[in-house]
Amino acid sequence: QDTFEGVDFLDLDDLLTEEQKLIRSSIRDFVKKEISPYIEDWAQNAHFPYEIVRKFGDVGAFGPQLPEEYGGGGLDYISYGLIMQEIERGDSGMRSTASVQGSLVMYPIYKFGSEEQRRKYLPKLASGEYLGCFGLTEPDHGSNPSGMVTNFKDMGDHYLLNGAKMWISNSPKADIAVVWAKNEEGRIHGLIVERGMEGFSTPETHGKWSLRASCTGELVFDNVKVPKENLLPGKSGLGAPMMCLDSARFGIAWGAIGAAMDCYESARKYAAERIQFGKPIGGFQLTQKKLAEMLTEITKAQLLAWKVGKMMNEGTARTVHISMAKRNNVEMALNIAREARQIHGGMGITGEYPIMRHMMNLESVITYEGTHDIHLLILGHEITGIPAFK
Ligand code: TGC
Ligand code: FAD
Repeated sequence: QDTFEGVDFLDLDDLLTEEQKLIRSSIRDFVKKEISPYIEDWAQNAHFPYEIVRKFGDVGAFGPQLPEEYGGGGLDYISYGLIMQEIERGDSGMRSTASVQGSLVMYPIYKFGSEEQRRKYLPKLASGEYLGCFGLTEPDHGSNPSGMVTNFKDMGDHYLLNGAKMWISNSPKADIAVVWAKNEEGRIHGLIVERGMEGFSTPETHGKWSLRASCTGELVFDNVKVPKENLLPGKSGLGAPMMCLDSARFGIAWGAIGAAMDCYESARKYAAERIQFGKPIGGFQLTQKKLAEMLTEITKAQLLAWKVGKMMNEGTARTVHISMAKRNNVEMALNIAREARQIHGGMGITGEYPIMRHMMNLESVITYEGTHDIHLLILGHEITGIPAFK
């Protein structure tokens, strides 16, 4: 029995298989039980609930799109998207933990790793025994990762890694980091760096007003000796991390719908209950306009995500399609969070309702995995053939 209580104005469930609906229900139930009752406290207290890592492993939230042979779920991309949607209905920071692990740590090890690396790391990452993080962004190279300065030298029997990464989700608690660094020829490679390696530290970033239940930090490499077998041999160049980002950005396009649904549902209920001037505020035209537009935008976003998901399954989705979905759906969710905040009046700023937390979270989501404007430029490049990045 599907217990989903989501927003489905156009009966888009019609587009989903029974298996996809079942997966959505099980994650929905998990989020209701393990995240929603506690998330406000975690966020208010800037607490990352480390025990959620094992629980995500148990429920199959890590690498659901990867083969079962390596601990993945063997599921299709629409199922993966639905899992991200349900988790982000709970909280974007929780979805960050899951999408980094699945798309940015497990995916590159699966796609570019040696068989030995796959067997060594993937089952532990899938079960939540290990937590991973992905180091691409640097203090001076965010939107422009190809300018990175983190580098490694071949020392004969090992590599020597130096540099620093910034704004890294999961880093303070991660057991391993997939780190992107340049070799002596300036070519980008992925390296697996393990906690405990001498010269490797992960200072936490404090004072965030956004994604407060997710832990974020730096990765600092001070002459870290990395064994040669920790280099990902399958692909080099910026294209390698970009392929990981395609998978994670796709998950965010779905995740944002979850946050938007939660805000819409809360606003719809509040509008029915809150009485001003002798009637529910939902009876005023201006409130109805807000709710009608929210429902329309969620429905359009659902169609966009579903179609890109179908293309992912068929192997025809390109970065530009994913950029359009990520960009549109995150902006949609942020606009809905802001409008929902208005509908809740003063109550909208409190932790009694999920709105303000979603709104602040989405300010990160619209920036990470390629900023809103970078995705616009990716689309602009596609339309005109002229790159406007530099
Ligand atoms: P450009 O010249 O376009 O490309 C360089 C090389 O990369 C190849 N490439 C791709 N290959 C496969 N898939 C893709 N999606 C690819 N995109 C690019 C490209 O073909 C080329 O290959 P080659 O062989 O010709 O050298 O690169 P550019 O330097 O001009 O940069 C383009 C730009 C700006 C679009 C790109 O750098 C970009 O997307 N910047 C945004 C950076 C970003 O998204 N960072 C995300 C960091 S991770 C993160 O935020 C995680 S948060 C997770 C969470 O908590 O949930
Ligand atoms: P900048 O690149 O300095 O951009 C600043 C502004 O300039 C933006 O508005 C941008 O759109 C604009 N801009 C930049 N270049 C151009 C241009 N060519 N044309 C027009 N406008 C431009 N990174 C990781 O590697 N791993 C992670 O796990 C990770 N997690 C994160 C978690 C959080 C909470 C946050 C906030 C970030 C995370 N990031 C992570 C980093 C994230 O990907 C970067 O913040 C993002 O790519 C933007 O880089 P920047 O912050 O350096 O901004």
